[in-house]
Amino acid sequence: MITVISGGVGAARYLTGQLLTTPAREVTAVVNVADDVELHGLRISPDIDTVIYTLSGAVDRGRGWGLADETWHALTGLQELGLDAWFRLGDRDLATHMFRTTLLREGRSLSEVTARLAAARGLECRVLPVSDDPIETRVTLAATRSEPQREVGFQEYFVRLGHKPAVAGVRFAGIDAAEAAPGVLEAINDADAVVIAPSNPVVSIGPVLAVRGVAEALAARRERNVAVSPLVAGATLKGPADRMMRSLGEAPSAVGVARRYRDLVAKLVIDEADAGLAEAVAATGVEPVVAQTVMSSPQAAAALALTAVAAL
Ligand code: FO1
Repeated sequence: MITVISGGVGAARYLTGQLLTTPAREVTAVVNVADDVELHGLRISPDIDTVIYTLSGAVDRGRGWGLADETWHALTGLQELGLDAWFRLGDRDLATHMFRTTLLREGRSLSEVTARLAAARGLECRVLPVSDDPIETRVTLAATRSEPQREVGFQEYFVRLGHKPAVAGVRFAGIDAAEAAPGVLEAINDADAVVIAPSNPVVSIGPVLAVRGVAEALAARRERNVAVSPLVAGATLKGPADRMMRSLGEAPSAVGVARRYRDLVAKLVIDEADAGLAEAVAATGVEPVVAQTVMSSPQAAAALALTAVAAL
């Protein structure tokens, strides 16, 4: 049994590889929900949808999120009504959000809705939201010459502002009241291996680890946990993890990732390009495993999954 702590695009690619090497029924993804956003009256869970769309082969591969062969008529309609529709929701993707929102309003939990969405797309692995309770990443943007420091929602920072502004801080609103969703702590406790996927350590993995009981459950079985560094040669392939870590005073490298996860994992898979950092990673108390981590194809992701799990 393998449990993967998961954000969006990077984790979904890693999971594709895991499913090429492990029977689907033995794989559980525990997915971040703090990127979730309500727009146009609909509840959107980008990381859950990215995982489900990717694993079912429906994702738009170029973007890494949303559905392939989308049309955008509803979005155009909203813009024609004068709305600043900055978050791009495709027509078929909207059906997912309408389905989720309707069931949540009927009193179903996010876990139940997620299981139905995954089953509808033929997935046999388990996709669990880390929590059924609302958690919202809030990003404090550093003051600029023209604007004082201010706080925005994650998607406003990430999409509307193109994750360009400097970040002064991050918090997870609702985290104190959030409980792990049914099955999450069991999926961690009972796994033969837990893999922390190569997702943003601050805003994708951070909220998952902050849910009560999750970090404790991981720490209690540290020797059977491995992480994959999302940072290669001091940068992320996509997204702002490197800049975020730097502005929060952390090393934007595999060493910074090792420091974040040192109490939770015994091993960290780092890229061949970072072989020179192996000693500094080892000095944090986490054993480095040097491998090819760039998932340029499903086969490369499968090789990475094999390496990660075999490291334990
Ligand atoms: N990312 C963008 O960069 N621009 C978008 O307009 C956008 C829309 C979107 C709609 C549905 C969805 O599930 C994901 C979407 N994403 C978009 C991706 C998303 O913002 C990020 O991948 C994650 O939240 C970061 O993990």
